Amino acid sequence: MTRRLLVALLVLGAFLVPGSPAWAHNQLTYAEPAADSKLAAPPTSVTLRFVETLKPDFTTIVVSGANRQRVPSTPPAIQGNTGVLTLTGELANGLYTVAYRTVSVDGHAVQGSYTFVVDDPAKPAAAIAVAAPSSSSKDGGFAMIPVLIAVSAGIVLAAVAFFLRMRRRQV
Ligand SMILES: [Cu+2]
Repeated sequence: MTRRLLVALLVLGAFLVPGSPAWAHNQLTYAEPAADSKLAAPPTSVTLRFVETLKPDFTTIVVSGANRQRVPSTPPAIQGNTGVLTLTGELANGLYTVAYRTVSVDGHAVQGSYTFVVDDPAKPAAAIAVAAPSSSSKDGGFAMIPVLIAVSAGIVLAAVAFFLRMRRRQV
């Protein structure tokens, strides 16, 4: 391996290693009600805070009940990296899911959901058995990684072939 080839591969490698800014995706950092929490009184709003500033046109926050019925609310009020959903109806006892979808600075969609339980002792117990709370998040950017790895491998192979041919010609 010539020194020139080695340098070329190192330079290529530096470009191909995932850098943080372009790869960092928007992410939920704070939620009220918190994920998997059990509330003794129904919440009147849902607040979600993210790492990056939210684009109002591309941000959705929806709360739905155990029957998958959407809880009446205002559209999310977006301020900086925080979205606040005001719930306009009172929540009965039961399991609720908060689902969100927004975009990262690089345009990739980020979505996730989590659940919380309302269990007000002064109110009738939930009609539907409360399932074990769970939370999940899905990152649209992950689908891109295999493609990027394949493209990167192709570029490296092409570079190696190119330098080997150049070297052969010089001899
Ligand atoms: Cu991305």
